[in-house]
Amino acid sequence: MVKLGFVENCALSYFWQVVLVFLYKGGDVGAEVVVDERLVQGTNVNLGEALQFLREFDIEASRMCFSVGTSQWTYATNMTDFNRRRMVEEQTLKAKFDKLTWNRAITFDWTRIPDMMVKRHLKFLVTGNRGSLPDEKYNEIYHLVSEMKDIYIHTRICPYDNFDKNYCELDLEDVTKIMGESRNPLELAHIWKEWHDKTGPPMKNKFMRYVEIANQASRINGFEDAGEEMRYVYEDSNFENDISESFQRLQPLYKELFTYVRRKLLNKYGPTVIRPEGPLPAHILGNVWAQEWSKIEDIVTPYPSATKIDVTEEMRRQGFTPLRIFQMSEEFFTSLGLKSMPHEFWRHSIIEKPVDRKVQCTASAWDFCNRMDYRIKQCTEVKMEDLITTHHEMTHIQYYLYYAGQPYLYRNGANPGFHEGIANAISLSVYNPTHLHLVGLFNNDTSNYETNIRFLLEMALKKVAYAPFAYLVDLWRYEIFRNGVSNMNSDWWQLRIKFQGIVPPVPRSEKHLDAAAKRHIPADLPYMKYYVALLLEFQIFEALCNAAGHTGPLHSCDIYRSREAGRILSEIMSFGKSKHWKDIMKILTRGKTDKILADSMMKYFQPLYIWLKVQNAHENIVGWMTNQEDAALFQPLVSADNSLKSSSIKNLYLIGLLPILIGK
Ligand code: X8Z
Ligand code: ZN
Repeated sequence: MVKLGFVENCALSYFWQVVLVFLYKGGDVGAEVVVDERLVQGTNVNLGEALQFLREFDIEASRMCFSVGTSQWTYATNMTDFNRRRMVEEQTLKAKFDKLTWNRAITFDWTRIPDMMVKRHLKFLVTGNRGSLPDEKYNEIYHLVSEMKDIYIHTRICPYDNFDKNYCELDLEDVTKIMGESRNPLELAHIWKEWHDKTGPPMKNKFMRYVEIANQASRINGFEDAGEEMRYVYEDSNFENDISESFQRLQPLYKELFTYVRRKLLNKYGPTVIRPEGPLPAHILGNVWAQEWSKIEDIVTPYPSATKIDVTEEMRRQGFTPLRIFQMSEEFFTSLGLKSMPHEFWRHSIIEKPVDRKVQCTASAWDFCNRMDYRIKQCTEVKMEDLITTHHEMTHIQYYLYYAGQPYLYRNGANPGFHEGIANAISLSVYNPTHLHLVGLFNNDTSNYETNIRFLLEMALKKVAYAPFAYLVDLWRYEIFRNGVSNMNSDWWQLRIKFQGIVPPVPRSEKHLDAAAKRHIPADLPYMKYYVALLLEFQIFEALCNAAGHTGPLHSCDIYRSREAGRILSEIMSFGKSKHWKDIMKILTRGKTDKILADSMMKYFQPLYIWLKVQNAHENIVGWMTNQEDAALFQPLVSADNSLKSSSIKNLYLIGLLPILIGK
């Protein structure tokens, strides 16, 4: 996870003091705004004034980032009401600052300013935020998102078979655990239904209003709708097309995996839960959103007796500590010729769970935007998963360190997928039989066929299974912004069935808003970046492996100690966002391509793909056949007279879900 930090309440330069006072009085900067072609812009083409504005912006934005970041850090590492209030105050100040910045930036006609950097900076400032809205609506959408996030965070559900009817206190952490561990399909369906029923419906009206205002903001900015503005950050008119092509390329692999997993689930749960050639119900894949399937590895693993690559026991045997994990991770980077962690990092990072206060334990890497202070927050335990996570988080810190010399607006990933893409590429090099063997943690034969297939299947449950979900979340959002809010839920399930082959375990209707069961929807956080990051992860990994002179299957590549891989990595990280990401792709791939492609991911999984085809050779259908009953699951179940539709009832009896649906 990456955390581009923000806050302390510092003195503001004169310009910003004046505009802040102005804003608090409810004033308007009163820019002369004309809409030329598409994007909104003003008339000022004075380069000197634009440079002056951007210089001041750079200083203030960095300070704002420092003060918001500090307040967020303070809350995340000591979750008191007082710290939360301070953080909210700082975030509100930041929202006001963003609006002021927009007001000032649109006074310039960035399209006619004869300096590429100034042009690009101004373009970044006038798009991708909702500063164009009048104050009232700007505040309204800000509050709508806060309220939706609050509903999500505070959702609590009732357990299955609860004897105490008053005990309905399960939170998302409990839900995640049950969905991963329970093998009772009735319990899983109950938990799935509870979570989806208690998140979506209470926020549906707010979400519809949010869609309306977000579209208004984007239209003022000159876009067709908010979806087009979301895609605009990729600065690529072919983006949708290229991404769709990459997805087509992955689909045969996904379908093979899907078919293999369905067979195993059919063996476990039987035909009352799984239809042999049909889509899979969302509740039995080990994850609330069926977005990745690693928790059902025990059900699907092909060679249970083959060695599993898990070095946790060995780490404990060798007396590892959280500090040693961090030192080992730092040594990975220095072996590539990259930077050591700075003094401040070691001083302020939290690498173990504090015992004296409540903390948010999700691992994250922080940039405090003052070119000095970088930290990781991680409740590290001595286990393999945390060894990998530490390398992942430390890659974010490396990225921060390398682009530190760039101006504020370029201190970011080359596109929204780059930070996660690079961090996960490093993880591929670490979570890897070759590397773990080399560092003395995995002492078995690394070339054993069954061990490698088992490893690749485990990776596929995480990565291949994730691809369609990562792709469709924002396809859905784009559709809603484009076509409006009627049939939002059946649109969601149509995408789920089309791309993932997943259906809801119980009937759904338009009173539900099942997409909102995923945090990024209420929290207004883009999701396509995770799909982009997934492809980049493998593309970057392959490029670094080529640089390191790796031969043999891609999944066994380790770039440890390769100065050449380190050189390329440092080069691409140093640019931050100052170059178009396509130029960075060219540098990375030594001129071979500037596109985000699925080829490297396909190459990584090639041995597994061949193996899966053999496993599925006797299947009639590779993929899924949908029928009317699948579609009926997300058409309104309750007719006008409030009675259940009879065809659906028969089905529900069959799979034992009617008691769950009608509340037992
Ligand atoms: O949202 C996240 C991180 C923050 S960057 C917790 N992730 C996506 C998800 O949970 O769906 C990381 C993986 C994908
Ligand atoms: Zn990350």
